[in-house]
Formats: sequence, C-alpha cells, structure tokens
Amino acid sequence: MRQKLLITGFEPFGKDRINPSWEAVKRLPDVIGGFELLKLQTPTVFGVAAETVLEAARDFCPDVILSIGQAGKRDSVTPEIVAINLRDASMADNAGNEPQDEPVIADGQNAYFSSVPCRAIVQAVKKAGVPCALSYSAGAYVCNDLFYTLLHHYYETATRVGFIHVPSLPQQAEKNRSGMPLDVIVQALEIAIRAIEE
Ligand code: PCA
Repeated sequence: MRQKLLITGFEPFGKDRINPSWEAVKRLPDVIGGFELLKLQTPTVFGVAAETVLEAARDFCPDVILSIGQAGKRDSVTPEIVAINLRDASMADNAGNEPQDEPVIADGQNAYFSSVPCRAIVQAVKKAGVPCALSYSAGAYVCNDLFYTLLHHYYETATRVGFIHVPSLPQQAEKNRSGMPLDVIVQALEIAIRAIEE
C-alpha cells in the first residue's frame, strides 16, 4: 500500500508576487516512489497556516507532512533541523500580524527537532548536483510557526513532519543572490521525498 504525503507550499508574501515553494509543490507528480501526494497551498499568516494544514491532515491522514517555504536570503535548498517556540516577525504577515517575542504555543516546549531525516535529504540532493545544506534555524516568522505547530501536534505519533526552505527564483532574487530555477527546485523536492521514503 502507498504511504501518504501531505506537501505544502506558501502563498506569496511581502513584496513578492510569486512564491517558489508553492510553484514547485504544484509541479510535483502526484505519485513519487511509494508516496501518494496531496498538495496544499498555505496562507502566509501566523497560526492560520498551521490550522489549514491540520484541517487537511484530519481528512487525508498523512504518514508524512512536508512543508516548503521560501528563504530569499539563501541560495541553497535547506532542510530545517529544528523549530522554535517563538514568533518574532520582521515584517507583517499577509493578515497584517507582526507578533514579537511571543510563543507559538503557550507552555509548549522550547523547540522540536524535525522528524524526517534531514541529513539524508542533504546528501541525496547534493549528489544530484543541487546546492543543499542543513539549516539550524527556520527563523521566527510564519514558516517556523507552521513547522513548530506541526511538530508539537504530531510529537511522539507515527506522523513524521519535515520542513524545507527553498531559494527565491532567479528573477526575484535579492542583490548578491543568484536564486534557483524552478525546475531545479522541483527536482530537489522530488529527490528529498525519495530520501524520506528510504
Ligand atoms: N517563507 C516565510 C513565510 C512564507 C514563506 O514562504 C518564512 O520563511 O517564514
């Protein structure tokens, strides 16, 4: 029987009109290796992103949830190893929220580690020639908020949760950044999913 993978990408935020995380997720095949995929776009809004994913997961009952987000200041694909219990926005989210020094979940533990094999993902993606590195911080904005909430919700359950940041596209890359073409991001995600299965 196939395993089920819920994979999410974010809507555009800040000054961007496009978010490579969702553009790449949208282009993935519906089946990768032994996984059947359900693709979901998440709002870039504190709290609401996680609610959207948890609601979809209630019906789909995924074995793995893999969320993807854009990290414009990076030129590599970066699996996130840890999520922290902190909301600290450097700009407003898409609903105008700009929390500072707040917990994601009151009384939640300080941090959770990813429950997908980040190091295996890095090795597999790099082997294909795509720049990829472990990241030790998913930030304190909406991506970390989603990742932390999912890890908290599925802590010590059979459902595994991972998060991968991807670079901006070349046409939207910030100064001194090259960005990464969309087809390369799609390829990296497909390899990452196969590495999770192994
Ligand atoms: N990146 C942001 C939020 C949405 C996204 O794609 C982040 O890194 O928090």
